Amino acid sequence: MKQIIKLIIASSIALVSSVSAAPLNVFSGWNMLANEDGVGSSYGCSLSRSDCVGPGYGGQKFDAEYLFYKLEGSKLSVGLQTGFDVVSDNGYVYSDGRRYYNGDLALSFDGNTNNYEYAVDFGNATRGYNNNAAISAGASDVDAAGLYSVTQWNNDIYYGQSAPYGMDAGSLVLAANSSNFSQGSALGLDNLLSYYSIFSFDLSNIANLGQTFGFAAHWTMSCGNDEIEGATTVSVPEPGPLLLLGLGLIGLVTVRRRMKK
Ligand SMILES: [Ca+2]
Ligand SMILES: [Ca+2]
Ligand SMILES: [Ca+2]
Ligand SMILES: [Ca+2]
Repeated sequence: MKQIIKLIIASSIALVSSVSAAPLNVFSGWNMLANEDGVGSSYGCSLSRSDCVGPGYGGQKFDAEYLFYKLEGSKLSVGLQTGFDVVSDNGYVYSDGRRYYNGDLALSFDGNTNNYEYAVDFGNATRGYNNNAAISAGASDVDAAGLYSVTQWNNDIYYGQSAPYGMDAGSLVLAANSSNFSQGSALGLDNLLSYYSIFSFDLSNIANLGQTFGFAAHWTMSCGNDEIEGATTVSVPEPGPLLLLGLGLIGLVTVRRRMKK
């Protein structure tokens, strides 16, 4: 009996220690596009270190954790959760005597993940790993936060396989404001701090988009120590007969009210 209890306790401890930061409450009810949450030697590192996030290391501060999306009518919301501080207006994480910068959230709508033709810029500084030069659609290392159409990516990162990294050239499609952009941080279930950024936009902002399209998102930081990506197929629902009937009834009521006046 004691043996069994010991076994139960041991397996409980094992379960607890393998629990990593859960999706933050802000993503409750969203679709998970990618789950890359975890720190430790099982996360694909070539180095056998306990702070591996794969392909590099750095622990929770460099852990890309989740990508989410949510579709409401023709409004698409995309969300990133990461242990990397994408919220600070400095836009970098200081570690081992140097600055590591956040990349842009790369988005693809054409089913081809060799090419990410859009980006959500969080409005932080983005710089290259090797040459420390500004990576930006403009002149400085900070672009206004928002959705961009991207013509060129810059992949000056340590782990090249974690590309794409930062928008090098592009044009603003939709600026971020308080109604379409939100950021924050919170402790996950295991008391590790996670940061999130959420951007929402109407799909009419995306050029040449069909009603069903291959959607993908990708994110990394200037070392490329960790990266996250996910892909799915999204279908935008047409207004159904019931919705059309509802709109018709609203129209009738409006007409009747006007006639009464
Ligand atoms: Ca984590
Ligand atoms: Ca990884
Ligand atoms: Ca990760
Ligand atoms: Ca930028």
